[in-house]
Amino acid sequence: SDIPTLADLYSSGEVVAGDGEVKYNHDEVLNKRVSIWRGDITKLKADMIVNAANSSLLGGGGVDGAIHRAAGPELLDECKGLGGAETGETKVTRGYELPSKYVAHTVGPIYSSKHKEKCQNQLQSCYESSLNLCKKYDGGVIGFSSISTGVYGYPIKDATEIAIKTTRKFLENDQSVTRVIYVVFSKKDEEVYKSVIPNYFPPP
Ligand code: AR6
Repeated sequence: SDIPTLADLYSSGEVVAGDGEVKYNHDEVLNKRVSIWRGDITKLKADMIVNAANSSLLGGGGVDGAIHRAAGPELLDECKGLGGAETGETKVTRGYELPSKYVAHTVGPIYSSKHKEKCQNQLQSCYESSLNLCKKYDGGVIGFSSISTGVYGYPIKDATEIAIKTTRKFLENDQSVTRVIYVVFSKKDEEVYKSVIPNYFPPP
């Protein structure tokens, strides 16, 4: 099959923080728990992947569209029963035809520089609520798409800071989430994540 298992990801060298060649962090526990992977999140085999949804939770374009196509129509059927979600809120479904067991559908903010602080709080809430739901659904490996940074227009650098900072805080107080994988789609986004991670997972 063309679906990469986690073992494949580690050995391919595409994981740049964590078990890959580049080590960013002197904190052994956290170091083994954070990775970047550039690829299609619908191919990732994790316990939970995080979808950048909209408040209807009924699908859309971007990563949301890709996840619904790959999961098959049963995903939409389950989503119809969720009753939508507020910005910053997250709801979980099964993964159906996806390699991952669960999908956390989180609603990121539509970015507005006039309401920067509100957007920051809402995006932080997306990451916090997703991580808490992963813990609730028995933890393991969670793969995040880069919430709000596509059509919702959140500046990638600012969004990445929030993603990593919120993860660091969560992992310090949790043992159930064994690995957080930031799934990036573009080379540029990968560079941003690589530059921000050492700020929160500092090298020795
Ligand atoms: N795997 C991983 N990342 C992806 C994939 C993929 N298959 N496809 C796109 N990305 P976006 P948003 C990246 O626009 O900004 C939808 O219509 C993409 O390059 O998907 O939160 C929803 O229904 C970008 O880095 O989400 C909402 O209406 C990131 O995923 C709205 O878009 C997020 O981009 C949500 O907008």
